[in-house]
Amino acid sequence: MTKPASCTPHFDAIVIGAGVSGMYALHHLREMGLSVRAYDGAPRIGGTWWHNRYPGARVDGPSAPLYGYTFSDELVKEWTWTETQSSQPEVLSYLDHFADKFDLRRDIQLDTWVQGACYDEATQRWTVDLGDERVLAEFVICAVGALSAPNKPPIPGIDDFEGRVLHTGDWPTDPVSFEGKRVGVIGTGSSGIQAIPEIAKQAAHVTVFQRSAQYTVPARNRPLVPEELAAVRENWEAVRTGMVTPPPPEALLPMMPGNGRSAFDETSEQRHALYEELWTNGTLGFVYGNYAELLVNEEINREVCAFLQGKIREIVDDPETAEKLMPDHFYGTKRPILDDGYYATYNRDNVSLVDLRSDPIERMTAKGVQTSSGEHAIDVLVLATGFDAISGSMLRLNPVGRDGVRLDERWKEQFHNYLGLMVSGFPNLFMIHGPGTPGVLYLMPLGAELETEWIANCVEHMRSQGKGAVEPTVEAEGSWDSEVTELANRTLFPKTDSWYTGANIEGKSRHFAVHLGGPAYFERIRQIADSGYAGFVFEDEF
Ligand code: N01
Repeated sequence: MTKPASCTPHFDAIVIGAGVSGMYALHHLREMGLSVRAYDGAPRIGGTWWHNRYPGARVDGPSAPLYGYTFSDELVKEWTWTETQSSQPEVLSYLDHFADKFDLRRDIQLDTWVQGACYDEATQRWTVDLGDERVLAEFVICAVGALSAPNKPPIPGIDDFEGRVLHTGDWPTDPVSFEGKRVGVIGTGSSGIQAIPEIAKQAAHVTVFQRSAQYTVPARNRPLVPEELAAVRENWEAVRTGMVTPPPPEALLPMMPGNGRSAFDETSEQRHALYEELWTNGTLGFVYGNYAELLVNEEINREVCAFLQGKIREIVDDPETAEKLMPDHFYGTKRPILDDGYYATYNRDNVSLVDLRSDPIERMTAKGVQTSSGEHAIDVLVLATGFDAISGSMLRLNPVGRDGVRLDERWKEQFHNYLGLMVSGFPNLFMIHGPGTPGVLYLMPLGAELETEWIANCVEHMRSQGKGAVEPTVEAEGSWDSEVTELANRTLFPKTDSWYTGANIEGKSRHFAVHLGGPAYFERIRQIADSGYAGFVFEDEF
C-alpha cells in the first residue's frame, strides 16, 4: 500500500479507545499484519472499567464465561474469576492481564484525548487530531464506548455548591471516603442502585433524589466454586457455541428467547410460582428465564410489574417510602438492574428518599440541594445520572467525512448508519457497539470480537481487491434504520422513555438505537459480507 509522502506518523489503522472493544480491535488487526495504534484519553487501559470505579460497581451478567473475551481458549482457561459477578477491580485486573498477555501496551498511547478526525478524499486517508500531534490512517476504528459520554445535567447553581460533585461514570482517581459525610445521590439507574447501598454503609446520611423509580432484582452474587469454572473450561466449545447461536426463527424476540414456555399455556398460579423462583434465584435470569412474552406482551409484563411491586412493599418498612419506590414503566424496557440490598437500604435510619416528581430540584445552593419542599444539606453530590448513550461518544468525537460534512450534521434527525458499523459519507470509519448494533443488549466483549472480525474481513477484502475506500449507500442506511425500528416496534421497548431511545438527554432525537437481533444480527452481517457486501460502495485505491 502506498503511503502518503509526509513526515506525519502514519498507520494502517487507528483505534480510538482502549477499553474492552478497542483493545480487542488492536489485537485482532495487528495479528492480521496491519500497523495499528490505539489512543485513549485515560491514564490507564480499561475504558468503562477504568472510569466507573464508584463503590459497588460490578458486572451484572455472570462473569464466567459471559463477560470476557472468547477468542482465546488459553485466556479462558488461565483466568480465574472469583465471583459470579465480578467486581470492577477484578475486571480491570482481567483487562490488564489481557493487555500484558497479548503485549498490547506497546501500541497503546494513553493520556491522549482524540480531539477530532477528518477524512481526505484525495488521499483516502483520515487525519486524526491528538491535540499536539496529528496522525494519518487508512482506517479508523471507533471503539469509543456505548456508555462513556457522561450525562451531567445542568442543575442551576451547581457551581455555587461548596462541596464535591462526583459522577459515577467519571469517578476521580484519588480515593473517595464518605465516612461521616452527608451525601446526595441523583439517579437511580444501574449505577445509582449499585452505589447507594455501599455509600449508605459509610456515610453519615444519604439523600437519594429519585426522578424515576426502578425495578431491581437481587444480584445474588457469590464466590464462584472451582467446579463451576472447571465445567465452563471443559465444555468451552459448546458454551461458546451457545453464546453465538440464534434462537429459532419463530422466537418472539431473537435477543431473548425466554424459557421456551408460553405464559398463556400456564395458570396464574404457575406463573407466580415461576416469578417467585426467578426472584429467589436472582441474577439476570429473572429476564432470560422468564416467559418469551415478557418484553412483547403488555398483560404479562404488567403481571411481572405487579409481582415486583409486591416485593418492594414487602421489603420496605415505611409504606410512604415504598410507594415512592413504585416504578411505572414496563419491566425490562429500561435496562434490567440487579442489586445487593437496594430496597432494604431505605429501612436504614441514615437514608432518605426525595421523589423529584412531586418535589423537584430548584437549584443547588452553597450547602446542598434546594427542592420545592426545602434545602437538603449535603457535603458531597454523586451524580449517577448516566450517559448520552450509544451515539453520544461518537458525536463527542464528531468526525468530519466527505465534503467536510460533520457527523452531528448527518445525525441531526437520526443516527443513520448501516449494520451499526459504518455511516455513509464517512469512508473507512468503523464503529464498534455503535447505534444500530445489538451492543448494549448482547454480550459486549463477544459482540466487540464479532464486530471487529467483520471489520477485519472487510479490510482484507479491500486489500485483495485493490480498493482504497468503502462506505455504505444512503439507501442501505435507510433500510437498516427501518429494520432496527421494525424489530423494536415488535416489543414494549419503545413505549418507555429510556437511554435506549435517547429520552434521557434533553433535545436528543428519539429513536430506539439498538438492533434487537441478538446473535442473529451477527449471522446477518456475515451473510452480507459473504454475498459481496450488498449496500456498500467500494472505491479503487488511488
Ligand atoms: O444510568 P441510567 P446508569 N435529574 O441512565 C436519572 C450500564 N451499567 O449509569 O430514569 C434527576 O440508567 C435518571 O432518571 P430517569 C447499564 O447498561 C452497567 O445508572 O431518566 N435525575 C436515572 O434514574 C446501565 O443501564 C452496570 O428519569 C436524573 C439515572 O439518573 C447503563 O450503564 C452498572 C437526571 C440514570 O440512570 C447506565 O446506567 C452500571 C436529572 N437531570 C451501569 N438525569 C453493570 O452492572 C438523569 N437522571 C454492568
